[in-house]
Amino acid sequence: MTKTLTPRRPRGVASIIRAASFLSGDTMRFIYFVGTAGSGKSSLIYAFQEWLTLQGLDSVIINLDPGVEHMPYQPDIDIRDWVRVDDVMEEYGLGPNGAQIVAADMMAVNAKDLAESVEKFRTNYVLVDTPGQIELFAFRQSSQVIMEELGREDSCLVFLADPNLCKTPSGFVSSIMLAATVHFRFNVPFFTVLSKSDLLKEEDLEAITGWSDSPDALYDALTGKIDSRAVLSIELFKALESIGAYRKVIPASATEPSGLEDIYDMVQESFEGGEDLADD
Ligand SMILES: Nc1nc2c(ncn2[C@@H]2O[C@H](COP(=O)(O)OP(=O)(O)O)[C@@H](O)[C@H]2O)c(=O)[nH]1
Ligand SMILES: [Mg+2]
Repeated sequence: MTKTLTPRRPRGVASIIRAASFLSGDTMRFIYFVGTAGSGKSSLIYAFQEWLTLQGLDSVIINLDPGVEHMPYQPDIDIRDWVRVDDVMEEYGLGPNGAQIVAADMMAVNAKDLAESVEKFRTNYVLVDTPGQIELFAFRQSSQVIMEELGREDSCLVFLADPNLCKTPSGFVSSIMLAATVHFRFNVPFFTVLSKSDLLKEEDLEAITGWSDSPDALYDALTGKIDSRAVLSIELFKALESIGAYRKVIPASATEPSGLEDIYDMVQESFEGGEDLADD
């Protein structure tokens, strides 16, 4: 199941042109996109790469989903070159759920090869697409091994909050809790993106960004209706606020596209302590 590897596909012309913008001595930054199944990780990565390219910034994409069948982009590095869920099902006689877990764990074995493949690229940003199901990335040890191998100190995490879940105050709190759990697991700079924001009605988008901008607004929304769930939400919200997990969400859409510059600014700020596009 394991093998040593060179990237399966040669890089395209566009990618080579993008690489021209890479300055020797620059650090590679790893941006992990994490979120529940269907939250829009792969689509946002693709839109973000397109946006980076328009700014003259080079990037490569790593696919870390061993079970994915369709992706909107062509990954530069693909975990499926080492581990595939289909192969694991066949080889170990497992069903799809068991095979996904085994495949996720097997990724750790290939972490060194993966890192060597990445080192062959001279690039500014490495966009890391994670498995569809968030638990396979957030709660398995292999993702820690991979992040360590690629370079934890140059990594940040973009958490995609599902717009449907965020529409109600208690759903918003649930989403922040999930984000906080993922942050707690990885302990690297962390941002929350409200993905597929084009699907939200204007008033829903305003309400959600209002809750994320102001704890008072969220508190008011939660106290509007007092039942046992609201009381629990308020207590959880207070805890999230006091540990610093409560923070601004960035609305973004891969289809519009929108919010990509905001994501870049946040990421850049965490890496550099400031924005660099303003200097161009
Ligand atoms: N309207 C809208 N749909 C989106 C957006 N991003 C992704 N989708 C759709 O949501 C579904 C899941 O997206 P995908 O990127 O595969 O999610 P992933 O499982 O988190 O990688 C697909 O049908 C996408 O076309 C977006 O920004 N707006
Ligand atoms: Mg995906």
